[in-house]
Amino acid sequence: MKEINTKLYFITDSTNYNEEEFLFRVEEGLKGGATLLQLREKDKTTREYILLAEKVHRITKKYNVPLIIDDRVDVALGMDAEGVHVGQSDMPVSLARKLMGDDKIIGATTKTVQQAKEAYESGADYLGVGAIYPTTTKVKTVLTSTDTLKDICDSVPIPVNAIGGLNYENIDVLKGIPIAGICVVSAIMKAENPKEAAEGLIKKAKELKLW
Ligand code: TZP
Ligand code: MG
Repeated sequence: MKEINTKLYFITDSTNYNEEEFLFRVEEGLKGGATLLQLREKDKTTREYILLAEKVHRITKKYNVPLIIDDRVDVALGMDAEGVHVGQSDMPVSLARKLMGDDKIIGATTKTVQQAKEAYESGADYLGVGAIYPTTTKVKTVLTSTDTLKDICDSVPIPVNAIGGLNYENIDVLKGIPIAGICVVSAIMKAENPKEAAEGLIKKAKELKLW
């Protein structure tokens, strides 16, 4: 199993930010202690996605944080990101693994124990499970109960992260569930101060002994 630190998994959303502001916010989140970064772009052309990924990669390398590309195995491979994240409508984990090789990180979104076991057996290195709370981020998702989250954690040996609407005020709902970390978009991306927001989440998670 790979050693991946998914404790504070920062997922980006460039909506409403110019590139300079976007890259600044990404870097501030990393300065604040994000341990893993996912570039998540839904409306960019392939060319735009690659160009932005290369810029983000220069930043993540400075902080020694792996860069995961959402959805696009071709983009991840092309610009040599550390990994890719696939959902249930994206390329199957087994095929992503075949294309990316054993060394790259592959993450998968799962909402049931069956999906989780299948993703693990197909070669996923970590799982994202949610949405735990309603989210303002553009995504097709349904809510996942904390009971299901716990069942998924108990059913696979790889890191499982909670995702969806999580923030400083509500992550206490995860207390006692053996998650490896949390995934957040808005809580860092849209924060007044992304660095302090990341620091605050880490401090709160430690207080709550979330991991
Ligand atoms: N998958 C399930 S919820 C979600 C994704 C990508 C979005 C999470 O964003 P936020 O802003 O942290 O609620
Ligand atoms: Mg996807």
